[in-house]
Amino acid sequence: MNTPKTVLPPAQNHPAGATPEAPVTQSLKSHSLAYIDDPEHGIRVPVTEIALEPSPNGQPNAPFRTYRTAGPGSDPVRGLSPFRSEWIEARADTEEYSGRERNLLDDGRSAVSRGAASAEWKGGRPVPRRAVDGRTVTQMHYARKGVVTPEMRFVALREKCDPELVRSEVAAGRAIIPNNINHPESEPMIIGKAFLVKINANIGNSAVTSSIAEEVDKLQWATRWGADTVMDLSTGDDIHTTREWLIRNSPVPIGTVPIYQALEKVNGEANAVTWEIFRDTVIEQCEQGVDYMTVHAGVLLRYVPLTANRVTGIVSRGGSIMAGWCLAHHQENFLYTHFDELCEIFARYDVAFSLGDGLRPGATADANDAAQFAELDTLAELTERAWKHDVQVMVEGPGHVPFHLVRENVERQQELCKGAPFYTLGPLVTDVAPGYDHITSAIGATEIARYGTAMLCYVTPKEHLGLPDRDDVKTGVITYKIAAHAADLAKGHPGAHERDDALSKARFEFRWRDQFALSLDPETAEAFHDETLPAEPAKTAHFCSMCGPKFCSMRISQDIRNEYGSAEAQAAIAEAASGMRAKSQEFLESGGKVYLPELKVPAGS
Ligand code: IRN
Ligand code: FE2
Repeated sequence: MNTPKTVLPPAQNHPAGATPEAPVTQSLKSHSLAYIDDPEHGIRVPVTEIALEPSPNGQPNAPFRTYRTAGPGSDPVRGLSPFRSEWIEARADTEEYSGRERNLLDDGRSAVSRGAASAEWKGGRPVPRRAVDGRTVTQMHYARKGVVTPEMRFVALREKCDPELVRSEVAAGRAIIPNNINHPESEPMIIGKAFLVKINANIGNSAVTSSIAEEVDKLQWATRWGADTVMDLSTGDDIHTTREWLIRNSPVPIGTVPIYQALEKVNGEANAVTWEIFRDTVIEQCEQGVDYMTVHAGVLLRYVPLTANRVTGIVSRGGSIMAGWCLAHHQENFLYTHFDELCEIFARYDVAFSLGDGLRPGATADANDAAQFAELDTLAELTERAWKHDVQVMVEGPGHVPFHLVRENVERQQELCKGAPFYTLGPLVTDVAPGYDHITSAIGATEIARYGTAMLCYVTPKEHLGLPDRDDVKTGVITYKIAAHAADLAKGHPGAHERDDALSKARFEFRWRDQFALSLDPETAEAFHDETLPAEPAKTAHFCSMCGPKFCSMRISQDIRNEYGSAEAQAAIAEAASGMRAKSQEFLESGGKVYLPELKVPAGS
C-alpha cells in the first residue's frame, strides 16, 4: 500500500492525556472577561479584567484591564461565533463561493480517522467567500482609499490609539491586520512597530502523534497565556481537518506554511511539488480561513551555493524544500516566478504574506552572512510587489544571531523593506544552551523588538531537542510575553508601564494576591510563594520566605516612611539638609578638591 510519508521533521506536539481545563488557582479567579464597548460602531472588544484588593490605607484599587488574546472562549465542537461576517458582508465586495477548488477539500478523511475524535462537529461552518471578480478586499486596500473599517476600529480600541493611526500605518505597509474574510471568528489585531509587540506560538500535529482535540486544546492554552497569533504547522494525514477545527475555534489569526501540505500531497517528495499543486493548496487554505501564510519565495536558485560553507547549512524546513526543488530542476523557485499570481489570490481573501526566511542562519557562526542578506534583498523586492496588489506583508527574520549582531538585522530589514513589519524567530544569541533556548532566544527577541521588530515567534525549551508538550507551549508563550513587554517598555510605548506600576504597588503594599493576579503567570507566582508560606495570613504578611520578616527591605522602607513621615521628622530632615548644603558650599568655595596638596595639609591632621 502506498502510505503517504513525510520528509518533514515532526512538528510541535504534546503528549496525550492533557486536559482542556487548566488548573485554576485562587489568583486566577480574580481574572474575568469584560468588554470595551463602542456602541456607535457596534464593536465589543473582549478584555481581561483583574479585580484588585484595597490598599492597606483603605483606598480602593480600580480593577486592572488588560489586552486579551483568549477571546470569549469556545466549546471545541461548536467553535466561536462568526461575529465579523456582518462587517464583511456589509462591504458588498464578496460572494459566497464553492468552486472547483472547494472539491479538493473533501478528500474523504474525517476527524474520526485520527481519533479526534469521537468528537463530532456540532457548530455551523461559514460558507466560504471570495472577492467578487476584479475586487480587492484587503484591509490595505481600504486603508489606502482612506476608509476606516470596523476591523481598524476594533484594533484601535485594543491598542488604545486613534483609528487614524491604524489606518495610516496599514496604508503605508508598516502594519498588517491579518484577517481572512473566511475567518470571521477572529478578533482583529495589528502587527506593526507603532503598536504593542506581538508574539506567535507554533502548534500542529505530526505524522505520528497527537490528535486534533489535543491541537485545539493547545490553541486554547496558547491564547490563554497570551499568544497573539498561532501557526498551525501540522504535517501528516489530517492537515485539512485539524486546521478546520483550529480556525473555527481561534480568536486569533491563524498562520500556516502551505508548502508543508503541498509536500504531503506528493507523498513527501520535494521534487514532485509543482506550482499548480501549491496554488491549489493555497486556495484551499484561503477558503478555510488561514489569515497569513509563510511563503519561501526569496530562496533563489543562485543563493543556494552561498550556504555551502555554513556551519549548519539551511535550517528552515520550507527553505530546504525550495532549495532542494531549485537544485533538482535547475530552475528558479516557482514561488518567486509565480509571485504575482499568488498576490492576486491573496487579494481576493485578504490573506497576508509572511515572507519566509528560508536562508536564515541556524548557528551564530552563520549570522548576517551573504546567503541571509541576499535573500533579504529579494524579500524587499517581493514586499513592494505585494504592495502593488494592495496585499499585506510581513517579513520573516532569524534565527541564531550573537547579541552584537542582532540590531543590524532589524535596521537593515526596516530600511530595505520600507518599514514592512519584521517577524523574527528569536533570535537565539548563543548555541550552547539546548534545554534553555526559550531563554537564549528571548534575549535576542527583546533586543530585536526594541529596535522595531513587530512580532516574535516563540521558541520553547524543547527547541532542537524534541516535541514541545503543553507545558512547553506555556513556558514559551510566557517567556515571549516577557520579551515583548520588555521591548514595549524600552520603546516607551504609551501605557506599557501601567501593569508594572500596578504590580509594584501591590508588591510594596504586601497585597500578595494582587501581585500574583497581575503577573504574567499567576499560577506559578502563587505556587512558588505557597511552597514555603501556604497559610492564609501569609497572603497579607509583610514579608516572604526569601528574606524573612527581619530583613524584608520593603517592610523596612515602609517603616522608614512611617517613622519619618511625621511633621517633626520632616522638620529634622529639612534642617539636616540645609546643614548639608552649607557644608557643600564651604567645600566648593575652598576649591572643591577631595585631596588637598600635601603642603597645605596642616601638621598633625
Ligand atoms: C518566523 C520567523 N522566521 C521563521 N519563522 C517561523 O518559523 C515561521 O513563521 C514558521 O512558523 C516556522 C518554521 O518555518 P520554516 O522552518 O519552514 O522556515
Ligand atoms: Fe535552531
